[in-house]
Amino acid sequence: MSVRTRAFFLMGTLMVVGAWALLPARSPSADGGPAAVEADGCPRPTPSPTSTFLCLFQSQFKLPLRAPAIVPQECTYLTPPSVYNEPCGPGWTSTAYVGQYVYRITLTSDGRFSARRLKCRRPVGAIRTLTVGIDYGTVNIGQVLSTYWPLSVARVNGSHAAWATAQGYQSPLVQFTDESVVVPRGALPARPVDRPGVRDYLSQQGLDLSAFDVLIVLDLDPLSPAGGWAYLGGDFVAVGWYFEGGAGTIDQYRSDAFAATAFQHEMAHTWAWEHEWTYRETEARTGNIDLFITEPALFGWIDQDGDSIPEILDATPYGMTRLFVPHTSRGQ
Ligand SMILES: [Ca+2]
Ligand SMILES: [Zn+2]
Repeated sequence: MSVRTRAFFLMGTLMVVGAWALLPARSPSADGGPAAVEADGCPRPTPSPTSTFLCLFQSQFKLPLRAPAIVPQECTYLTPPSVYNEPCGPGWTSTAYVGQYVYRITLTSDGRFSARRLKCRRPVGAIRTLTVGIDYGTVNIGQVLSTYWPLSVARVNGSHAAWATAQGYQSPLVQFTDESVVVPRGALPARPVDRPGVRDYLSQQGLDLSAFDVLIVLDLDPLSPAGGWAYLGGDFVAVGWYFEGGAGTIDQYRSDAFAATAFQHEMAHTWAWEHEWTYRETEARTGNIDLFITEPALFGWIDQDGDSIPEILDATPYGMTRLFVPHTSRGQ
């Protein structure tokens, strides 16, 4: 098992859920415990779960979808965040990015489901990131940000571009434009590095944070190994030191690994990706958990309703006949 793979599993335990991200939806089920589909008046899934999902999207969210993204998985977890050694059974995950929310329903083949509406950033477009390297004086963070990191970001962008080309798209769906800054550890409050502390400091230094969509903090202290974490649906990503043998410098390989953590795993959490969206299955199927941290269809990156427009760009996504704005989105 590679260092990077271990790191991903470590990170899986450290996700922070922003309190504002989870809003109650209709009972039964949503955000609460799993429920049986019959309780919502929906049919049990046959070998094809489509009609069950269409019914659940309507009953849970009033979303008149006709073509949601549905991905099968061997291990279906109904109560995220879960631990992977929980019992699980076959089922499906379905998502729909509509406005500033992703609507997620998980369904087991024996007819139980959970539903969540999660406020999120949308996985599309030019995403402006500011990478903040915390300087502990023990690793070459300045050199990394001036030399290796830009190449790491370019490789991430190259992966998105190559995938888009393979799909026949004219341009990539996601590209990152990154700037970076080094911040001495001593300039920050003594508490663990966190969003308010970093933002306050940068603002005091005169940085216009409105120029960036997501802050990426490279909090790389070999004396205090950690994983990465992000606010679910939020605008803050942190990456800790996770290589064995603490000391040493960061080379291109390690820079690429930290970039994968930041721009693929943790960034996906800003899109409200939960680990339970076909994680292990995707890894096994594609051999690539860097770009495809989950199935591309679940990020809206693949057309579902036959108009050749990926749903994340589609003005009438998932087969809706008009852009449908649920009442719950008012005032956002
Ligand atoms: Ca479409
Ligand atoms: Zn995670």
